Order: sequence, then C-alpha cells, then structure tokens
Amino acid sequence: MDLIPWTILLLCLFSAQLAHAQENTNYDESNVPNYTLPDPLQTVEGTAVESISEWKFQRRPEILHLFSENVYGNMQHHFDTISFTEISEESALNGAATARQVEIAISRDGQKLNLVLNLLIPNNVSSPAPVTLLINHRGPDNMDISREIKKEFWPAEYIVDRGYVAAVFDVEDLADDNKETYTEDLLEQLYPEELDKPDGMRTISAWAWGAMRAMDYFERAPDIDENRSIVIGHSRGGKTALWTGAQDQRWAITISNESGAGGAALSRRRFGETVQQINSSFPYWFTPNFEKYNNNESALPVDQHMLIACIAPRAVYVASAAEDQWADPRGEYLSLYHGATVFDEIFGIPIPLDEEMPEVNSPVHTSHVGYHIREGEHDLTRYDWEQFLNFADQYFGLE
Ligand code: GTR
Repeated sequence: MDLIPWTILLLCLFSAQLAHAQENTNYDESNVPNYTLPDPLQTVEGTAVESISEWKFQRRPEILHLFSENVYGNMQHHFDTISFTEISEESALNGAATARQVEIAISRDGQKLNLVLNLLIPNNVSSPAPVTLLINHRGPDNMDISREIKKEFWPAEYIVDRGYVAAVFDVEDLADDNKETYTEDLLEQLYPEELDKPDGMRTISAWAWGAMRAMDYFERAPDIDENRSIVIGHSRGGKTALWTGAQDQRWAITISNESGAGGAALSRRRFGETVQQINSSFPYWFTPNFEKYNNNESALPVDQHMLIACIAPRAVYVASAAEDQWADPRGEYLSLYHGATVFDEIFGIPIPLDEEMPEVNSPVHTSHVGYHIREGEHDLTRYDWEQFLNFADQYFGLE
C-alpha cells in the first residue's frame, strides 16, 4: 500500500477511537440536567448557618468531613518527626535569586518519607518574600532550578522578577501518578492502614499532604513569608491545590488552574468529564467511596462549590481555558460563583461576581476572589501566571 491510503486508514482509526472515548461525554449546555446544589449554609441536620462561629466550628468541619468521606479520603496528619535539610544553595539567575534545595524527611513508626522542595528565592526584594508553591505533576523538566530546562508551566524567572519565591515539588515524591505503583511512597511507608479503608487517602490527599509539609518548611524559613503564601496547581494538581487550601488555613491564596472534574467543576452538571469517567480512568486519585456517585451525582452530599466555600475568607482563584471543555469552564466558574456566597453571607465581604461568565481573556479580580478564562488549550501558561500574580499583588497590597 502506498503512503496516502495508509494515512487515511490511520486517520479513520484515530477518529473512530476518539469518537468512542467521547461518545458518552456531554459538551452541549442544553443537555446539562436540572440539578439542586447542596446549600453550603445549611447543616446536614437542616439548620441554617448564620454566624462566623457556626460556620467555623460546625459547618466548615462538617463539609470537610463529607469531602474526606466521599471524595478525597480521610487526610492523616500525625507523624513522629519532621526535619528539614538544605541540600544545596547557590546563586542563580545572574545573582537575581538564590537556588535552594531542601529535603523534608518525615517519619512515623520507624518508617520514613523524603520530599524534595526546589526553591528560587529573589534577592532584590525585602525579605521575607511572598511565596508561590506549584504542585508539579509534570516531572523534572517543569521544576529545574538550574534553569537549563525552562518551561512556561513553571516560569521561575518571571515569578522571581515579580518578587515572589518560586517553590515547587514533584507529586511523585508522595505518590506515583500510576495505578500500579501509587501506594509505594507515602501510603505504604507512613499510612498503610489507609489502603484498606473505604474512605482512605489516595493520591490527591497524598499530594495535598506534601503541600502541607512544604508549608511546614515555609513557616521555619526566615527568608520566606508564610503569611503571604500561594498554593497553585494545574488540572490534577489544581484539584490537589483546592483540597489543600480548603483544609489548611495557613495558605493565603489558593489557585486552581483548569482543575475540572473533582476540582473546581460542579459534578452535578455532568458536562465534560464526569465522576464515572474520572473514577474509571483514575480510580487511585480519589477515595474508594467516590465510586458510589458514578452516574449518581445527585446523591453526593457535597458539590465542588463547597470546597471553594471552605477556603473563605482567605482568597481563592479559579482559571479556565476556552478550549478545555473536558474540564467544563462554566462548571468551574459556577462553583466559584456559588461557593463565594460564604464570603458575603458569613464574613461580610462582598464578592461582586455575575452569574454570567466573564468574557474570554477578561480577568475578573474582586478583593478576595479571582477568575479568568483565557483563549487556548488545557495548560498552565505564562498568561495564567501573570493574572495570578496581578491578583496576588492586589490582595497583598504590593501594587
Ligand atoms: C485528564 C483528566 C483530568 C485532568 C487532566 C490533567 O486526563 O481526565 O481530570 O486532571 O488529565 O491532569 O491534565
């Protein structure tokens, strides 16, 4: 057979496969089912939540417990020892920054886990400097502090130039992003009992646990201002960033970039990736109980707007991309919109968001909540970082 028929045959096979993969996926707004979201401001028992103390001591812990039990698994926090070793430190970026590698070692019951943090710390700013932590699931090329390899995904020069510490860790130090080997690090070493529980931790919780250990280091590092801290992740990393920021109140700003299903997108919309699809492709990201909600989203006692609500009154930013329909940009925005009511109704912080989505490439930055949808595909780009740091400058009063 000559070249042309082969190409045509391959093209046909490829589109047949694509059609198969997406045949059950809804990308049509008119097919979004009618749904009722659980009310962040009503307890499971049906009591209205009106005061800061009711929110803080009753409803917020209740919501976090529901997410643990049904979506991400019950996060473990106990360990015996934690130590921080600065493995290397040298001048970088032509003297504009200090490159540092820190090994964080955590032990429990005689077992140990090591997590490596890569940092580029700006030199030409007043110290301590605000910090951005990227939860990196895209391997070593996206976290190179020698800067031999530079990617837009982690534009360290730009972050440093804006006066922020650029910090990053590899999720695979905690749990491989792999169905077969994900148990080998944090889970088998420190929390093996989680593997047998229907609400046990899986990778998203393990990765979030890693972000919390990075914060433990920021609290101790004299040149880092942990009170001006930003946790950011893209896609599966964005799901992890939201779960981190919702639970751990030490983070000042939580940023989700195109986190989609199991992240910012509302599960009940069933637009793009669904609970059933994500559980069948990535069963090891979520707790086993999450499977109960496959094609049964209305039974979920939570939806993703409640994760946003748990971040209040700290700042939260959600970003989408116009061509990333798999992540349901509208569902990501609506989650922010509905979750943000807690800022106003409980904390008296008005969040003037419109129910209509903002236009493409027109970021909306309120005092505590940011959103943008940019043109283009699923990725974390320089444009996204620019908007995040503009928002952070405004929130931290650095403009
Ligand atoms: C996809 C997955 C999404 C998203 C994405 C990513 O395959 O379906 O939920 O997390 O990967 O992490 O880039």
